[in-house]
Amino acid sequence: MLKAVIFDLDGVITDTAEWHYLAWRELANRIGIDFNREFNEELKGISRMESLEKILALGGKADRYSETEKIELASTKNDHYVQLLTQMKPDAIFPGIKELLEELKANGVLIGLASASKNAPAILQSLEITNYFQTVVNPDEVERGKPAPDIFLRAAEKLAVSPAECIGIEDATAGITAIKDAGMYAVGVGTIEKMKQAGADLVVEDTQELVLSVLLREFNQ
Ligand code: B16
Ligand code: MG
Repeated sequence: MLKAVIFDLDGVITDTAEWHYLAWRELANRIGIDFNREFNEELKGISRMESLEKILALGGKADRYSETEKIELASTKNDHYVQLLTQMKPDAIFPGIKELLEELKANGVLIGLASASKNAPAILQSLEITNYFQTVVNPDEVERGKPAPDIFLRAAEKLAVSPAECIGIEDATAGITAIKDAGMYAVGVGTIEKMKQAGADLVVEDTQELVLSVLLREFNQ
């Protein structure tokens, strides 16, 4: 029986990727690294420090900075990103998501958030949907980031449900791997080929297709 739906944030509930992109690009350019939208795709779903490592490796500068300097670089990017986030309003929520949250609440299905973002609580506040979530896992609570299943398992644990009673919804391939390895039903938001290849059980190309009756029908099959 379906007891909980655990959401990813960026790419499922709203699109923060563009703002991450703008903030990372400014930082990368400042230290002499070219950075484009295509490369930004590779940063989806992975943590802030891992994103920085990938950007430094892209520019051949992986060994150029000390750990303290790397923390400073990541913090500079985050300050810029947080400043961009102040523009976020409730209308930035993806189509159909608010309706799904309402349906889940009305049917007693628990709701959790498993985002790699430390800014997730602030984003939920800006979107005015904090109250729907019974749990928001802080990525610092778990040892390994996605594709490890830790954050989804922690969400299930906090909601006191078993993984087999959960649906996880993700837009990143690392996130789909995390959901499947957690033993949950995986719904992918994105292109069918990419999501199926990652192991998604169900794929929707648009968040508007995320309707409880459809999720229940597929989950119960
Ligand atoms: P922060 P998700 C992820 O969010 C983003 O996709 C990823 O690009 C970002 O690096 C990560 O959050 C960390 O974000 O710097 O705000 O802590 O898709 O897991 O909701
Ligand atoms: Mg995502």
